[in-house]
Amino acid sequence: MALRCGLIGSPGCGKTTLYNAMTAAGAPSFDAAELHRATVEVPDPRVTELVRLYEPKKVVKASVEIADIPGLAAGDATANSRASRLLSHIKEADVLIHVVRCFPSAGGKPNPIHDVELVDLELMAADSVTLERKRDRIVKRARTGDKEAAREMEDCERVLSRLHEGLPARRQGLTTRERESVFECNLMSQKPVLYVANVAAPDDMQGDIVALLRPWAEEEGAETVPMCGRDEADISELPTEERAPFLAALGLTELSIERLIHAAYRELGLVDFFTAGEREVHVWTCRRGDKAPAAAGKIHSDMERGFVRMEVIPYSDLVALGSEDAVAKAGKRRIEGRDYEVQDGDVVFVRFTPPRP
Ligand SMILES: Nc1nc2c(ncn2[C@@H]2O[C@H](COP(=O)(O)OP(=O)(O)O)[C@@H](O)[C@H]2O)c(=O)[nH]1
Ligand SMILES: [Mg+2]
Repeated sequence: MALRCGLIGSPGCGKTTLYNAMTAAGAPSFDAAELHRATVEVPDPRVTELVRLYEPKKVVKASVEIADIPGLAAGDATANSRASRLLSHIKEADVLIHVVRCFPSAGGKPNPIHDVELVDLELMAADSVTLERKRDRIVKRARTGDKEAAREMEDCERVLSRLHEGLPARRQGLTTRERESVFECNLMSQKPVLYVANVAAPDDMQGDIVALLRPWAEEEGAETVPMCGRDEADISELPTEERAPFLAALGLTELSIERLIHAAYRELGLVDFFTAGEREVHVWTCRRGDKAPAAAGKIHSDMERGFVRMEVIPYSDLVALGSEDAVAKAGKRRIEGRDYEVQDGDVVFVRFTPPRP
């Protein structure tokens, strides 16, 4: 299933503009109330190269779903049904892309940390409600000697009190046990976040506003990706072959969607690997550290069950040598077993015993 990215941020920070740049969907940026959603292919120059080598009949790239979740107004988390619908979209996301206004606007001088904290307050208010509900559900059991319930209750209380101190769950350094206790709550302030510092001009990417946001994001181990959202949205409206000089003016070779997705992959610990042949070039996604059988299982469950071995060509060797045969001759086609951890860019061939009919 496609990785689900949710764009969040204070009203007017540039979410819809960025959404347009990423999806070329042309959602009107003034329509602040609507949720937009699109699935887009992840651009990957390695796929282009594999297609050149194999000339396959079919190509399946990685895709991500991008949801533009309209700005939450202060107090939304506890208010009405529209707000709760918006929050449910945040709950569905695998990773939140928090767009932060780093350009001056009618809303005044940029104040990135303040803006981010306001959005976090809304997430935390909603999380508090969720945790309180869970607490109310288990309190009876906890008081009548159910040890498990008592433990969960304690954990929920602790997470809750830190939320009340203004610490989003992702910044609380949760213990494994606390994580387990709040797992079913799917807390929004616990989701991995990637920050987009939305600046007015390329020079501002290294400017003092971004320099405020970056260390703040680092405190929670998150990346900050500086970007000129509006310029990129404009460029995304051009035919692909006319984009290069405008991208170059921003110091880029590609629209930022690729950069963003890669940052999201790092945040979530994901890697892409490939199967390639004349029939099909296919991009697959697994978790960093997944062993060969688990990765094979992304392709087909039979491949995991009947896993025998994985033959691996690193993408860089394949491209450097120009063909599978050349790689084999150079002795660079590796045979890996069940303990092999699949690496980003591996081109794999899974040998497996098919199930008996
Ligand atoms: N200067 C500047 N303005 C931007 C940028 N991105 C968005 N804007 C403007 O900010 C306003 C709000 O943008 P929009 O994408 O609708 O924000 P949203 O409310 O977060 O969806 C619009 O007038 C945009 O043209 C940017 O990178 N630089
Ligand atoms: Mg919008």
